Amino acid sequence: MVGHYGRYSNAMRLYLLILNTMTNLVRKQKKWLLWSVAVAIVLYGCKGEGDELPVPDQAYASTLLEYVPAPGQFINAQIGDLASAKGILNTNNGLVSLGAWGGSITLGFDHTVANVANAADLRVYNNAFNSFAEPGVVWVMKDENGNGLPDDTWYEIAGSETDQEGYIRNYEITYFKPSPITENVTWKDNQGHEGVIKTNNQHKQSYYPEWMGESYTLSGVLLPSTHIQSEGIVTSQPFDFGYVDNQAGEDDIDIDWAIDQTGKQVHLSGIDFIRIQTGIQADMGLLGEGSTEIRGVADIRKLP
Ligand SMILES: [Ca+2]
Ligand SMILES: [Ca+2]
Ligand SMILES: [Ca+2]
Ligand SMILES: [Ca+2]
Repeated sequence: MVGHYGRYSNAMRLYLLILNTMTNLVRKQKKWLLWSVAVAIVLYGCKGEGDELPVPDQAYASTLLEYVPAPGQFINAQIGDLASAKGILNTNNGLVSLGAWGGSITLGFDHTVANVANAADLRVYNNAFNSFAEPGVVWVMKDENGNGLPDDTWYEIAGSETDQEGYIRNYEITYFKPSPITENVTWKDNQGHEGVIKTNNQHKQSYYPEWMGESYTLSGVLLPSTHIQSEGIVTSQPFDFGYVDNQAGEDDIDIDWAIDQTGKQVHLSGIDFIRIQTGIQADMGLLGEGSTEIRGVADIRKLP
């Protein structure tokens, strides 16, 4: 019997043996149910047999873990809904808006993105154009406990504006559901300020994420608005480095820019999860609220 299966691996031999035994049983008892059980066992067993080709790592972030936008002109419609959030997976050519300050998207890779020394590691594709940056803050997480879930520590990526005037760590904003639902969205921050996300004529739907309750609070890092010129036509110059939806086309991020809660640099050997969050709270006039958009996220070293 063993000799008959000699050209197969031990595991395969076992499954063929099971198949053979089950076949004999079926022959004797004519129970077709047993046949299906036998086939299922063999098929299941052959999976992971080691004779499949290994699946190469995907260059692009491939899992949507969370989409929590702030209110904005695109929210509850294309490009500010769950379908748009999913549309940036496995590509550099989707498009999702995160809404006003604090809105975020959290993505996972199918492998650990290595932190290569003295080089950028992550590329984030955007819809920024010349003189119209809408900078977003990047957070990274390593799957330290190895459970595949983003339940470890988020580290902020420091950029050119870190600790500059107008930069606030542990910033928070609460957004309130308007009534009627298509009205301006009011907000209050944890610094004693309040304001509104103004609706405009181009986008008539509700700007408040319709799946949120009566109010919700977002926390993160506020970036300065010093790059925004609002006389006449609003322009918004890109920051020097460390942000996304910033330089026209794409922004490269070095994992070595990661800092901890106290602002101290941390060294991570690699990361498994990335969160991108709108970093400014700005009224861009006719162009609506300042809101970070992204098209996709890649591990630079896995790009073709
Ligand atoms: Ca690096
Ligand atoms: Ca984890
Ligand atoms: Ca925008
Ligand atoms: Ca943009």
